[in-house]
This record gives sequence, structure tokens and C-alpha cells, in this order.
Amino acid sequence: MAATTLSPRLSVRRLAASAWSAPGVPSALGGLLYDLQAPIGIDSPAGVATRRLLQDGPMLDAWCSDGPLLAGRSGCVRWRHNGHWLYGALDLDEHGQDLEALARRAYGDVFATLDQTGFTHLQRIWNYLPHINADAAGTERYRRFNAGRQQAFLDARRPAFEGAPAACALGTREGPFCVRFLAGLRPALPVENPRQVSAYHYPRDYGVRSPTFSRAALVEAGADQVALLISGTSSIVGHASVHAGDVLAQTRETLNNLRAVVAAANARGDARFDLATLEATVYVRHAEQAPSVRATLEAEVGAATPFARHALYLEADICRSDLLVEIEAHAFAAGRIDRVGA
Ligand code: 3EB
Repeated sequence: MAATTLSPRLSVRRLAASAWSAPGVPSALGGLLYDLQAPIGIDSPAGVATRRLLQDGPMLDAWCSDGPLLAGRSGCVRWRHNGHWLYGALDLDEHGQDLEALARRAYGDVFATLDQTGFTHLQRIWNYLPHINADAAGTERYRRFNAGRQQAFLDARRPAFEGAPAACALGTREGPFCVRFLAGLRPALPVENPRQVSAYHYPRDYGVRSPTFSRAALVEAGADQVALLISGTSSIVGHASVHAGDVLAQTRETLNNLRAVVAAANARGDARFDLATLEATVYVRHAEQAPSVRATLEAEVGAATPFARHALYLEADICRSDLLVEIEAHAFAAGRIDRVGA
């Protein structure tokens, strides 16, 4: 295997959607566009229906690396790669199909993409499900999604428990079922949160099939950089949602969980991550609560920190109906991953 120092560097650029066609950005592997209908021109990424809060103008996260890109399709997945990193996207209209079957097929196509391109290892997955908390024949749609997702991992003989990729799953109020993913040539190192039961071990009260994700992933990002990719993080302690109905207490508990994940990541190598320098995406269920969520984050983390200044606030539903806020984040730091320790 090639030395990781020879890999081109992976980076994320958080941009106004209108900057997609700016110099440099067209070589992005892909863009996660947080808006359903941003008119951003030729070859623009398909958006997800998460409305920006507190500030105007749709944003995107461009996942970038160097070198010529190869683009292709595998089933419903559109992908681009540079020989080191692959970014894929799919958008499916349900047309009344069962979400469990749809998720199983979608993830089947994700794994077919990985098999066909040789990018064996998922690093991060983003899921956007219309009406995530709605009931479908007696079962919440998120739970149906979990059943189809886990089955697809098992179908493909991929780690559905320990070793699952970092992920998030948010609810949209319109638009298709969307999956975005980043894959690479080496496995990410999964990181769990000691304050929380691993999601893949949640008890059956949360659905007969557990969610398939790790709390975070450490990734060798090239040029001796390590990326910390933190999954959607919410006000869950153990396996229970806490502070029902209190969005500010949920925000503070979510920060406690983020701190714990950062500490767990820092124990797995010499790269040093810090809550204050994470680039965060903050999903808020009720748009009118966004100003007080922001004020709480600024009070807790510091209004002048990169965390507070770069945070992107989006309207979305959270995968449990008692959760009002969820935060995901990424950061890059110089260092190496300790795959043996801990
Ligand atoms: C949680 O901790 C909150 O189903 O992929 C967070 C991150 C959550 C990812 C997923 C769900 C997912 O259980 C919800």
C-alpha cells in the first residue's frame, strides 16, 4: 500500500453555494449542498432540503483533494474520485415504496460503487430522510430506514456494528431520500463516546435493527494530516434521550458529548483536536429556537472561536422525536493515528 504521506490531501471548504463555480472548486470531489434548489449552475451538486437559519444564502461543504477526477455511476449512485478519495451521492424519490426496501437498495448501490471502484472503505455517510419521525404502518420511518440500512451492510458482509462508518441521519420536510458518502482506500479508525452506548448496540426499544454508525472516525487525510469526522451528536446519555423539551439543556448536553468524543479521538494518536476549533453543522428542529441555540453555543464555547464563527445552522428534524438539536463536526490536525493503542 502507498505511504499515506504520498496521498493528496483531503480537505473541506465551507462556501456560499454561489461559489461552487469559483476557481479550484470545480475540482472538488463533491459538494454537500444544504439547500434543495440553489441555482448554482452547470455540474452543480444536488441539494438536500435543509433550510439555512440565522443567515441568508445557501451553503455547501466542498470535499476537495488534488489531481484529475474520474466520474461515473453505479446504480443510483453518482460518484467522483481522484484515485485516493471518492465522494458519492444518490437521490431517490420514494413513489410510495417501503423505506426499508429503498434504504437497502440505496446502500446496496453504495457498496456496489465501492466494489466497482476499489474504494473499499467508507469514511463518512450523510443521510437525509423525508419525514423521518412519521409513522409507516406502525413503525417510525427512521426505524424502517435503520432496518434496511443494517440489512444492506449484512448483505455486503460489511461491519454493521464495531467498525461502522461515521454518519448522520436527519429529517427533511420535502425532497427525495438523499445519501452522500466519502470513501477511501484505508479503513477509518472508529471512535466511540464513553458517555454513550454505541448506537449499533442500542437496545431494541429504539427499533428491532440498531442504527449503523460509529460516533466518529479518524482518517489519514494525506500530508501527515488527520481528519476527525464526528457523527451527528445529540442529547443522549447512555442510550436515553435527556432534557426532553429543553432545547438549551440539550444543546449543553450535546457539547458534553462532543467534548467526550474529541477526548476519545485525542487518545488515539498524537493529532490534537479541540472543541473550540471544530467546524460544526447545527441542525435545529424548530427554526424559532435557532437564536437561543446559537447564544448557548457562543456562551459555552466562546463567541470568538472558530466553532462559533463557522457554525452552520440548518433546519431539520432529528431522528428521535424528543430531540430538538443535533451537531456534527469535522476538523483536521497534524499527526498520526495510533491504530494499536487504547
Ligand atoms: C443518536 O446518537 C442520534 O442513524 O446514522 C446520530 C448520528 C443519530 C447518526 C444515524 C443517528 C445517526 O442516536 C441520532
